[in-house]
Amino acid sequence: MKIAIAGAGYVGLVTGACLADFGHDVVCIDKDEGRIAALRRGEIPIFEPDLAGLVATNLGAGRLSFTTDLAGAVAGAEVVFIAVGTPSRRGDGHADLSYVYAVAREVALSVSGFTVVATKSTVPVGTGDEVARIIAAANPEADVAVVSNPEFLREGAAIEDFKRPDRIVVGIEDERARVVMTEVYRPLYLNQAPLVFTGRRTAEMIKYAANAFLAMKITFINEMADLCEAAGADVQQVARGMGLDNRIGSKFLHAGPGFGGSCFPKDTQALVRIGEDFGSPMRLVETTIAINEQRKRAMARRVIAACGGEVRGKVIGVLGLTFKPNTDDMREAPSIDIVRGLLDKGARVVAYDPQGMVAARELIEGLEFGESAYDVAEGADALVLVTEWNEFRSLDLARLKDAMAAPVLVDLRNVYRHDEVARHGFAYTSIGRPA
Ligand code: UPG
Repeated sequence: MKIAIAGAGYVGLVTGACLADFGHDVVCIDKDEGRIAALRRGEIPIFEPDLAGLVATNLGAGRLSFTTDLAGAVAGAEVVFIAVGTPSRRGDGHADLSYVYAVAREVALSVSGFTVVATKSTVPVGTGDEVARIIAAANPEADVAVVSNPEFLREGAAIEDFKRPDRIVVGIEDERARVVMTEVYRPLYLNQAPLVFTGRRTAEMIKYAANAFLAMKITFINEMADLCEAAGADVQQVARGMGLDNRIGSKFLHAGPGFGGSCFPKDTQALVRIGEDFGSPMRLVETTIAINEQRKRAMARRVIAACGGEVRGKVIGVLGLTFKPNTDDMREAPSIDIVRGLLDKGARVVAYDPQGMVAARELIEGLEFGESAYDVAEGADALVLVTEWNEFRSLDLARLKDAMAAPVLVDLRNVYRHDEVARHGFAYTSIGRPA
């Protein structure tokens, strides 16, 4: 099939590379000429495991190409995916749909023959209706079916998630689109991934419902962790005991410093706004957002407490800055609030992250950087593990302790066990586990 993808950002690139790998003929479009030129050379603007290799293979095979010419790419396509950004609109937390609508207008003027326009961007309920209206208004002759096809990729595992999805959700209002979208995803369908067809508004709702539920699940276990600490219980065992119940499931029950990233914070905010718009408040989600915000700041206080209540003039080493491992993404990362909280109280903060330091330099004024975990431990009064990168999972604790001014380890991801760390003479604080 001939497929055009508007937006060569995170979702667009992963979708394009994977669909090309299925054997489709894919062209990715972006307005950014520098980005397109780099992509043609096989240079990937984001860090995502295996993406560079997949792009190179499919570029080489001639199944994947990049262009700034939207009209040309759309004219030959049977399916056009819209995968442009929907950032939080400044001030009100609504998703900013201006890029989506601008692309819809341009697409309308370039389609030829029956074309499916599928929105991959996360968009509020009713956006598909608006896209259809915009296309019809811009070009009454256009024969287009607008489809909602939300994306459930996780950063750091995007290729795996695309190729082995739990489900594919497609919201349609025109039966002709069912045939076309089934063909797009045929390779996955053969792999038994359920293809769930719904109405368009329902598909848009599923995306927000799934993300908000996961954010709530994390926030629930985070609050449980605080209660476990106070009551002398172990949150990891509570999570395991709960998670073995199939109705609950074991995933997304890892207590930590709070959720971050480009999706959960933005999508939970947007869902609250959608609820307000329809006069149907999303109170659990509202509370989830508030608890998560407070939690990120509380993590800085936890570090200060571990340092005896005072960090002025002390050196705090931070391990991991990105919102999760295997990404260079710093958006809404808990590390931002934690580091700022420590700097505000007069600490010197030195951090190391395998991929996030370039972005962090721009975001956090006053933060210093080291070249490895052992480098930031040098002379530190405490080490704080914020992001659970694999390289922090089996650190040489004796070497760390020798390098540090005081052996204090605050493990916000429960990577270590109390007994092993205590054996090395560390004062150890983790999340929701008794000493
Ligand atoms: N997190 C926890 N505990 C857990 C699981 C996750 O604290 O048990 C945190 C994690 O550290 C991160 C955040 O939750 O800060 C989000 O993690 P994750 O969901 O793995 O990352 P994303 O790449 O943001 O993916 C989410 C959805 C995915 C969706 C995407 C964009 O998981 O399905 O496509 O957001 O909407």
